Amino acid sequence: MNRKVTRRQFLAFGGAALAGAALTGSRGFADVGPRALIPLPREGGQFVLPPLPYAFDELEPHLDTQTMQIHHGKHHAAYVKNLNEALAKEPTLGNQPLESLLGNLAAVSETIRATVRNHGGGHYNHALFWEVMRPGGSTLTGPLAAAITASFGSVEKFKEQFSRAAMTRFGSGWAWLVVTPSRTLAVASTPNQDNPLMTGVVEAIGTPILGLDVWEHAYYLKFQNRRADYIDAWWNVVHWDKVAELYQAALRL
Ligand code: MN3
Repeated sequence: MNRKVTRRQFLAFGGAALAGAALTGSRGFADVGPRALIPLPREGGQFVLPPLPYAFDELEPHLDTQTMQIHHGKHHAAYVKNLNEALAKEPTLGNQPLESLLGNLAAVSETIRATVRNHGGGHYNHALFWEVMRPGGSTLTGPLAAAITASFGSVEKFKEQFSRAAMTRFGSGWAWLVVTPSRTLAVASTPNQDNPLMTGVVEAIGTPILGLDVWEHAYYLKFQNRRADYIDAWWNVVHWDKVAELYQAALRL
C-alpha cells in the first residue's frame, strides 16, 4: 500500500511532515519505529491491565470514585481482554509492540484488524489517560509550556482549543495534544478508540502526549450530559510533569 498524504494533513503539519518517518507508508512493522512512551505491561505475551498510578478515590472531587472504578476495572479491562483474544488468533504477530500494531493496522490481518483498532486503541488510550492525570494535577512549566505558548499563542488559548476539540467530538472519542512528525504541537480529536498513532487511519498522526476520554462512560455518572463541566473539572487533575516528560520522549523518537 502506498498511502498518499492528504491536502489537509499537509496543511495541518506543514511540508516538513513529508519527510517524517510516520508518513512513509506501510512496508511492515519494522518501519514504524519505537514509540513505547507509556507502560503496556505483558505477562506471558498477554497484555495485562496496568494498575492505576493512584487510588480510585484520589481524583475526587473532580473525577468520582465509582466512575474511576468502572472505567478502569470494567471498560479498560475489557479492551485488554478483547485485544488479547484477537491477538491469540494471529500468533504470527508474536510479541509485536502495541504501538507498532496501531501504527500499521494495514499490516494486521483483516480478520482481527477492527478488533485491534478498537480494543488495542482502547488499551493504549486508557493506559495513556491514567498516566497523564494525578491527584491535584501538577504545574505546566519548562520547555513544554514554551512550546505550547509558541504553537497556540498562550496556555489559555491552547486549553480553549483542546476543550473545543473535546466538546465538538460528536458521540464517543478523544481529544489529543500531539507531537507531529515535524516535531510541532497540534490539537486533534478522533472518534471511538482511534488515536494519532494510527497512520493511514486518522488524519492527525503523531505521538499523543495528552489525551482526554470523552466517551460518556468517562463522565456520565457524575456529570450526566454535561460534558463541558467534565472537561473543566478534568483540567484540575492533568499531570503536566508527566506530559512534559512524554513531550521530551516524543521529540527523541
Ligand atoms: Mn474510556
